[in-house]
Amino acid sequence: MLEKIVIANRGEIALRILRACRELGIRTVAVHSTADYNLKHVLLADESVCIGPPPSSASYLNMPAIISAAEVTDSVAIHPGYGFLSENADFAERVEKSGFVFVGPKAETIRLMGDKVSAIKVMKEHGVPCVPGSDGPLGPDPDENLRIARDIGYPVIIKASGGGGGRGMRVVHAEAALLNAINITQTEARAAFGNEQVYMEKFLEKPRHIEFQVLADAHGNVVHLGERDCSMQRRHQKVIEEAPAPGITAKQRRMMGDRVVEACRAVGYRSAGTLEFLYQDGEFYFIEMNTRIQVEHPVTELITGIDLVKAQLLIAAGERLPYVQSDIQIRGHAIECRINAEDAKTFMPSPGPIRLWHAPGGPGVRVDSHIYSGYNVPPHYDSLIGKIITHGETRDAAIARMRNALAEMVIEGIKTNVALHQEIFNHAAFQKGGTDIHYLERRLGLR
Ligand code: MV4
Repeated sequence: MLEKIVIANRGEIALRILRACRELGIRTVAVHSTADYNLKHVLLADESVCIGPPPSSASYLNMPAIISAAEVTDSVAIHPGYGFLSENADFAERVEKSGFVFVGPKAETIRLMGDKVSAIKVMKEHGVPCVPGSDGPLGPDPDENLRIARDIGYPVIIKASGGGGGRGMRVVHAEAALLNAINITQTEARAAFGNEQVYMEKFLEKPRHIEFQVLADAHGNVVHLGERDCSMQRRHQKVIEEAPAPGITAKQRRMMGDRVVEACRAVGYRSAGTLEFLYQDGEFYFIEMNTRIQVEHPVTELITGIDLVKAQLLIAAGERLPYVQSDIQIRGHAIECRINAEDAKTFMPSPGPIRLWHAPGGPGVRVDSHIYSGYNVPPHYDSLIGKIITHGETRDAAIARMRNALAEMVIEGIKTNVALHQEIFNHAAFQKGGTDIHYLERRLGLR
């Protein structure tokens, strides 16, 4: 087993990784900025190393400082969590070249999936359904690009190959706007990603965001753990996630699952990964792959009973998956609410001191949070302060448990989005399930 690892992250995911390490007998090194001395996982870790001042660029994104921390503590591996350096292929490469294990896929796989054009190409080649589109990057010939769009049919969407997660995209509703939109997206992509390559897809107007979780070991064994529905979002920030996705049948899951597993095997995928799809009119369309553990991984853990972070660590240690696909059963339904330190109406961040915190509890209630009474939420980072995840035999049971959990939790001192969650749980459309990616923004516009 890995003897000692560096947790190269902060907040709830750093604590989640620390807990997994403790269960596996792995010693932990917390690396943190000067703003984060009092983070719960820093206080609990076997060792801690300060890696820089509060701005992420000088601390959690500081590759030499993180690798040096691994060196001075005699660690053997680095877990990047999500965000920060988790999908940075150059970091993964430098970690491995320095003699440490990167808890994640190979650097070349991260690079392949980070380039959306190459990710789509390889998925399509291995039988994963993709959005009708340009089949590769757009070239310089305007007439050719007009022809591609006409063949696809308007509206189309222009996306930067170096983008993803909602960055670097532009919807085009009519031919007159196409060439200008391509130019602008290219210019923005060059500035933002250092890569001006763009591609075109049919723009789907009312899709749901459904993603498949995979786990792969270093020996070619791959399983999928079913799907999550992450359609409840605002400005590309997910608000509520659930698993399984409402209305997806066991047969659809099996068919899509087989395809994602086969594609991951073909590319030599390793570790936990997520394939994102748009789902509309009964069809799945692959859009991108995330090569990290995701914020919403707990809903999958609750319906499968598999600890994804422990699995990542065991895979990084070279172990084989201890199960095959037929061992994986989906049981019940799980829902996650992301709790943010922000105003529930204006969405403005609300850092500051937590005067009082009472976590919810009871059967089927899980709390992944690093906050404690007296903790100060620093202003320098993402406003996620925790996640409430509930599980029940049915979706309605998971909803009932979440309503209880939201009602009994107490966070005093800062503003949170708990009231927004309570509002959404009162919506008939949410209770029914299967709302599209634009639902929340539409409803917020109306209230
Ligand atoms: C799309 C789309 C419609 N049609 N692609 C946004 C985030 C990035 N992962 C891909 N995104 C989209 N791609 C086609 N061909 C609509 C979106 C989209 C979206 C997707 C998932 C979750 C939230 C979203 C919000 C706005 C737009």
